[in-house]
Amino acid sequence: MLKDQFNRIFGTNASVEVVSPGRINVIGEHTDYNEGFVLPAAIDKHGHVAVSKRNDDIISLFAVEFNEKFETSIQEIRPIEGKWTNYILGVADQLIKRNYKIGGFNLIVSGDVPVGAGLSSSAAIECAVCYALDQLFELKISKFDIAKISQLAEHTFPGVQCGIMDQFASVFGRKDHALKLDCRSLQYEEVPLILEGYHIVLLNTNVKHSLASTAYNERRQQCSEGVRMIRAHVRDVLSLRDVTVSMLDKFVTDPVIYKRCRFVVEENERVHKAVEQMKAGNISGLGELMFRSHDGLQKEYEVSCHELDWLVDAVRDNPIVAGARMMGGGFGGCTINIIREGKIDDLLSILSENYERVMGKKLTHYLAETADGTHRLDGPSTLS
Ligand code: GAF
Repeated sequence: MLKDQFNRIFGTNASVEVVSPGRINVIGEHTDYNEGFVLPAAIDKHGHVAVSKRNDDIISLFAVEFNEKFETSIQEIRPIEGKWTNYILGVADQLIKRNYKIGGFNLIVSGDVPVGAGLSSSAAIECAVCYALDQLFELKISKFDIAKISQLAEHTFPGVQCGIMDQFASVFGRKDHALKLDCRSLQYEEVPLILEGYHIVLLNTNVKHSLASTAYNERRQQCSEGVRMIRAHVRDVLSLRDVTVSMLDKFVTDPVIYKRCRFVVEENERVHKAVEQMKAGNISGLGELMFRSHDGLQKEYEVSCHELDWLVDAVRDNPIVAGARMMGGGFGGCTINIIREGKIDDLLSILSENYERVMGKKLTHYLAETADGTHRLDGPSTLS
């Protein structure tokens, strides 16, 4: 269907059609840019693009959800604050800077990853664009580089200094699995995400994380500052990945920097423990770690918000909920909840009613189904 729309808009056939998924993150928040560990999984909501070559230097874009066309030339690519084009042109710009040979192209973009919900709609689009252009111009980019180019596109055009988690999960995701990713080495393990008798339910606060990018970049700086304080004494510490609580106790004197860093050090430990619990089939053990992750994000890292805290507190002592926490960058978006099958609808109707009454906003929910990573819809996927 996207191909039909493509045809109507550009008057020609699309040559390549690609989807790339959004993601959830079981645990391991704000650890990726500290070279730590994360545990995301790709979900069955996707960024979707179709492309064709042109005979000139024009990049012609159409966004289905905005019903808007945008044109520029390859020589004039630039970021435009707050505009959807950044997620596409940022990728094209990275390809050109890395000397990949691309010419003008037509591209249509769509997607069903809810925007601002902390499910990485931006990474899904970036990775879909990157792989579509790879296929269109036969660039032979590796999976790792698709993730890295897409991450750099996010840094340079939308201007969020994100880690690698979202793009990595989008490209490498595998159905029924979470990825335990070491964000330093980029080695990863596929961990079966089979929660016998439970479902992963996402509750969307419908608070858009508008403050997130500034606060996000500020958190990154605070972590770097903590590393700098420790490195003055322990030279082989390169990132918070290498830091222990006793190093923090000795060398980090600033109380705000201390609590930011302590959260990250403890969150890394929780990722290892969570994987152990998943492998042992101990869902309540996993859930307990998720609640602790939320507490740290709320009180130490301070990236939560009233609505997220309210949602986590509303299920905390409910025996059918194994665990819950805010997910993603923070300041809005979704909580991730592990809820026992059979009673989910009852719980959701009570929560929705109360949330709407207290917050004056709608609560939306999604049952998260895992999915495979970036792939072509219209031919052989050659991504390796
Ligand atoms: C956002 C970023 F894009 C990720 O890299 C990650 O840091 C996450 O926030 C927090 O864990 O999704």
